[in-house]
Amino acid sequence: MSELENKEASQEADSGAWLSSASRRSFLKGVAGAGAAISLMNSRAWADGDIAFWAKDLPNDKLTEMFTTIVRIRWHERTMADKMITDPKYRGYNHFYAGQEAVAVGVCSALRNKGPFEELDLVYSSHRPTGHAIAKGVDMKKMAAENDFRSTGINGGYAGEMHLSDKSCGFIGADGMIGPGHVIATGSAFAFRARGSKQVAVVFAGDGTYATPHFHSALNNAALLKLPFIYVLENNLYHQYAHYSYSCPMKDIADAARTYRIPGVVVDGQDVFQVYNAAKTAVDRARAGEGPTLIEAKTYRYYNHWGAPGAEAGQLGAFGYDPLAISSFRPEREVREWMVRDPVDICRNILISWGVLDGARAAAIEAAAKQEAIDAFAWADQQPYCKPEDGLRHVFVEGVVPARQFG
Ligand SMILES: Cc1ncc(C[n+]2csc(CCOP(=O)(O)OP(=O)(O)O)c2C)c(N)n1
Ligand SMILES: [Mg+2]
Repeated sequence: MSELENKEASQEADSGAWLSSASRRSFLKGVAGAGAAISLMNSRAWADGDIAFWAKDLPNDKLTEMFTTIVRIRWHERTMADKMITDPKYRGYNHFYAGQEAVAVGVCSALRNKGPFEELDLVYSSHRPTGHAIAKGVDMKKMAAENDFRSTGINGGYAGEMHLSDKSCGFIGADGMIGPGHVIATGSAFAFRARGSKQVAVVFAGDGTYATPHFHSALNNAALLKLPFIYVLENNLYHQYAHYSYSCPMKDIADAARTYRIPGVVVDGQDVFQVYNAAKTAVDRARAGEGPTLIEAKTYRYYNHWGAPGAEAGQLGAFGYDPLAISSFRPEREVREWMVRDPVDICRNILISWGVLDGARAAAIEAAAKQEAIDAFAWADQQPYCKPEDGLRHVFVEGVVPARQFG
């Protein structure tokens, strides 16, 4: 079977899986059939060379760094989940990203993450920010302290998970509100264009955002103004406890890009190199002044929507019942099926097949990542908490503010 036939066969299989999920809403079946046809067209676009295979040309140290970042995120998530389960004194919380690591790493590897602020590409993240933050360059120790509201955390312990930000690497931040950040990100992209800088604004969002006005407003304005903007939609099938077929009439949300006459690309979000290829193409297009791109990464989260219900210490993922959900919202078999196509394994296997890593080196990188996460949480545990009396600091400007004139 050729690469193209392989892709088409697997896309057909995927379409079948989607149809069976959608059977709970039978009226969507006809739409799903159209979705499957569109999906095949997408695979042809790949074969036509719409997406160059950039990743193959990356130097070995960059490829190794991508694997390292994937396992650093993975062990951050696993260590934190274990801590939430085993340490009753721990106050931190998280929307876990494990399972989706290849999306954050594939995208951020195509961005400028170091240098003066005026040259950095900016990432606007979501309520599920830890993977995006690590991939963009946020310090893991300071983030662990922040998540537990320690005063030496990256935002002084005021932000926690939901308002985490780090200007030094262009991580503009997590956002607990679903939607508004997309529109603010297009505002940054507009500023880049107005200033003539070559920066790019990226927003990470979930499948749940399709049904918000912000998704459409951001893409419409970015398309009309040809802004250097990339919308990375991580389709992990569920928003909280509802399958995305309940709020979106299409199999591929990327098809929405057609409405705005911009590229809409579907990628395998478990394969970091596919994600990188799509991101690099989108970044080049944005820097060249050609406008925005919508990238839909098909992916899956291994833990439940929030926290670690259903998870067991030392075990990756959550299989149990989530008491916050009205009913068990996803079958255990589905979780296990997705875990077979694990982003860590896929990245490691590709790099071994390209001769970039061998098994022993990959294992050593992973052991170091695990140790880094353990050390980060142990350090955070020793840090002082914020004081309640400091609660209003950083909210209002203190003292006299000199008048400023703009323009
Ligand atoms: C404006 C707004 N409405 C509702 C919520 C509650 N909420 C938090 S996460 C979430 C679902 C998000 O799903 P998705 O976009 O698919 O992201 P995922 O959690 O799957 O990463 C909702 C509805 C919110 N945070 N903000
Ligand atoms: Mg989702």
